[in-house]
Amino acid sequence: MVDVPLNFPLGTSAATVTKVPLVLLDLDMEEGVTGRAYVFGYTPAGAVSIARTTSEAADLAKGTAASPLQLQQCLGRRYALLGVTGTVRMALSLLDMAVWDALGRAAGLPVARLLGGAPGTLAAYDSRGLGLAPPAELGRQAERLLELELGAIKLRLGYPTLAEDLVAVDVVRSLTDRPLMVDYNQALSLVEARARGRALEEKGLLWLEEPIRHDDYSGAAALADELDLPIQIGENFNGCEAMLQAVQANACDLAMPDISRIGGVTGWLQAAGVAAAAGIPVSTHLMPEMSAHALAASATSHWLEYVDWADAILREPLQIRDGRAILPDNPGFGIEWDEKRISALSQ
Ligand code: SMN
Ligand code: MG
Repeated sequence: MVDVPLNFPLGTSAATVTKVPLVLLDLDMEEGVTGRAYVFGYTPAGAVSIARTTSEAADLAKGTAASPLQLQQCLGRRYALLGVTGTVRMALSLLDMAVWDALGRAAGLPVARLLGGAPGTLAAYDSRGLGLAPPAELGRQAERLLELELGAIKLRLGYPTLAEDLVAVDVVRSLTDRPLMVDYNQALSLVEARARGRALEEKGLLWLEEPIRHDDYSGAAALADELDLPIQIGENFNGCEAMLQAVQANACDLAMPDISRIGGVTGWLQAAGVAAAAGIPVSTHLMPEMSAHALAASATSHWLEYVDWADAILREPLQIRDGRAILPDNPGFGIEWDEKRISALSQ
């Protein structure tokens, strides 16, 4: 576990994030290959819980074949009584990703290629900063962010009033023509979301993310029906079953499963199949280094959410060029730990 300080602290309507607890996994295979992956643990205790469950699950999997699908099924059954949700789901997702990384390394192929995707670049948006802040500070944050030219930028909303939300959008708009998306992190009631969503429609945004409680699919369906502004949800989908329920409820125009809550690469593929059948564009949530490979193998690939959180612990951070993320051509996910930085951060 490492606690990584953020270059761009992030004020959301739910919490202010200044450092991020990451759980890093090295999964040693008997053949000598090591699979690597990491997840964001949200809180220090969340990270401890993920790490302990990951170790336990890896012990349970010891001696079995490196088949992500079989592991998903066996471990899913093994943890069914505790509940495959929250940190348990994140631990199993982490293990799944490390197995995919090991398979890629063993085959000498990037995970995206193993999954049927092509190497290349992905549309990426900047999610490093632009949290809730007074207008002047928001303007300063935006100026710093704009130095890295990504294809779009996400702004967190959920100020006490609609007027303040609109000012925040205008501040960023005055500094750039790049497309913007906004994220409420579940802050609003349905009534408030209707009012704010209508007012935001004039701003020409790419999407309105998680305006209301994440699991209120009937509320989200009402908003998706009433607003022209596309509704984006998905970072809290617990497995591909939640993705299907949201689609069946017409709860979203766009979906952004989180690779660590949807069930790793394996769960992502299952959710991406639902999205492909429903014709819903899919974007990723955080952890761009692993998510990029899954997105490259998705039929309805939309946007990669770019954050630089893991740059502090990686020897070769994810590269951005001409506003797009470059999928590394190295075997696996293409990530190697910077062990020196990791031991400095672990102290
Ligand atoms: C988000 C989630 C968790 C931590 C920071 C920010 C946000 C996003 O919902 O979509 O990036
Ligand atoms: Mg979000």
